[in-house]
Amino acid sequence: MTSAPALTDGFHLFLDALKLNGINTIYGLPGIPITDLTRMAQAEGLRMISFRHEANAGNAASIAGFLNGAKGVPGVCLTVSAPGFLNGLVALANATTNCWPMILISGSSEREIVDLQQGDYEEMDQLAIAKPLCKAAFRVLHAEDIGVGVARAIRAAVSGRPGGVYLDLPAKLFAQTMDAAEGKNSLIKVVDPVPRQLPAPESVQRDLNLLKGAKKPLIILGKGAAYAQADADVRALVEKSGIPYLPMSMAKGILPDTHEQSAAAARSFVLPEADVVMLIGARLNWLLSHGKGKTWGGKDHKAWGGQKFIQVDISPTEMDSNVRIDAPLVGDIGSCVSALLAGMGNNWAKPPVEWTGAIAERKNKNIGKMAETLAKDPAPMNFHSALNVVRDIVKAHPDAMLVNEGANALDFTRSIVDMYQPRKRLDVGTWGVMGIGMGFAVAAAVESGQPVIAIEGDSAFGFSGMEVETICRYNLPVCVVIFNNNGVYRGTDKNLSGGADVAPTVFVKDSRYEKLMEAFGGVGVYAATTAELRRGMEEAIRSRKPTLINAIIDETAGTESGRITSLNPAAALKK
Ligand code: FYN
Ligand code: ADP
Repeated sequence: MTSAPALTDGFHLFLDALKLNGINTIYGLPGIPITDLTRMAQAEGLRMISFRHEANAGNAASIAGFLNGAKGVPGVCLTVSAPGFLNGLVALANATTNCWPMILISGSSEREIVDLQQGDYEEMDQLAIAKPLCKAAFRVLHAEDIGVGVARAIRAAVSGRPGGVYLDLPAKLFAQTMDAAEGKNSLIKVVDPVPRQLPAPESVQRDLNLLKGAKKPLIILGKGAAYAQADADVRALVEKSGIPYLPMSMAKGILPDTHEQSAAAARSFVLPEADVVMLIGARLNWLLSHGKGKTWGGKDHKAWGGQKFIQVDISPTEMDSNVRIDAPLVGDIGSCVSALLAGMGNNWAKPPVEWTGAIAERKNKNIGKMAETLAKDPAPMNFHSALNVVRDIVKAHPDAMLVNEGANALDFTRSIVDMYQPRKRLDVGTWGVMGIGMGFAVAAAVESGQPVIAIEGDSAFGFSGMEVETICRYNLPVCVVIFNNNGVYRGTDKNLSGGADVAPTVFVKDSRYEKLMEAFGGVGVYAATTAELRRGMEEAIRSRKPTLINAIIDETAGTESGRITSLNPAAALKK
């Protein structure tokens, strides 16, 4: 008697395909049709992190992609169909905008019914909807194609300019069976998922020639440089060239912010003054005022300031997107930077001291002014005094991950809290999106194993606050600090109609956010003084217990939209 051949099914083929490619963690939320998949994932040894809302699972996956993408591992988010898929889609679009590799995998309803629009449970043509919002989108209909589907999704996410990928898995796929040996054979371990892309030697030479002639050179490091994990070479390039550098927000820490070549504290001086600017993994988008206008010394808001630009980027079509790029260097940052280093030789002349000296003077003045402000300890706390505590704690724990969102809470943290290591600062990114906080905090803890400090505006926290339960459930070493000033931007706005409702930007006064964490067994701290805040944070880091500190900030302290007030349209008519 011959025994029946061993079978496998869609569920297991899919999980085996992930594991084969080094994907060991799934961020998601169970429900029809993927509930069993989440159980089996756990059974098969994957880490299944279940959230309370798909938006937060999606954000977690996207930042996992930022942290691991250069090693060929994208972040993975798993959701149910239609509404769950749509909830995850904001994060997928955000990941794509930020150039982070993430795969959103959603279960979907019966194709026959969806395509004839006959009204299935959670009916939606998810593939069509995802397509314009991500880098690539695929659907797998047959178990034997799962290997190819997962391989294509991984390659699309992590190769070239990284981005978001959608993978549609209809419910019927999971129960399909096939011969186990054939199934195993159908899986693909992706070879060289992040192939090096070497720059052309003549482009390297063009860059070096331009850089050599510069009197006032400047390097701008963007989050692409952090993403690439070419930390030692990027640092060597900055140090060997002697060129001052500006880190974009998530590039802080590639070199320690205390580095003598950092020009961060002289930002508004160096941008208009520089004559040659080398962008490494940074785009000339709104965060850099599109490379023109008054920020760059142009005479009006659209005028070119006269700088020459070198741009190092993996995407050739990024060049000239806003202003002329005189010396494009297309390739992966690791390869480009090492080619530049090799081409510089051993006698590279440092920039003129008139330039570096002028920056140092400006920078030291600003740092001195900042030190005076930080030394004050007013009651109630303001952003500066509270962040002075955070600054000390991060300095003492440079391994800790820092998550940051808000308006004022974001902008002040960026300029006050120095970072010492690469990829430790995770924030609102290219869109300036609110709601990333708890999703990022969960993934930062899971992926790094390090303590996480999340500095949250009280408004920003609200978008993902329920995930404090997730933080407690997985017992993650996350310390959430809410900068509570009673509202969006601040807590003092008035209802312009004089009616009984509070103004649209105002929250319940004196909210006790710390009790949210206590509700799930974590530690809640009410901190009205810097001493209480310091004690709370130190204890959170020491104990590694989920902690939420409600830091009471002067409700008059914030400004509208933080440092991007100018983006608010002003009324032309005064009523
Ligand atoms: C920076 N600065 C410092 C230091 N670091 N002073 C002293 N010490 C230190 N260490 C100075 C710096 O020179 C600037 O002053 C100022 O602090 C701010 O620096 P920053 O943050 O680098 O520069 P700026 O102008 O805010 O940068 C523009 C930006 C940034 C667009 C890149 O604002 C940004 O990333 N914004 C994101 C905003 C966002 O997404 N918000 C969420 C939505 S909120 P000066 O040189 O004097 O200018 C919805 O409402
Ligand atoms: P920031 O907001 O910090 O200025 P951006 O997100 O605007 O940074 O820019 C990141 C850039 O880095 C993108 O243009 C992207 O194509 C590029 N990039 C990402 N990863 C790599 C890589 N490994 N090599 C080269 N360029 C990269």
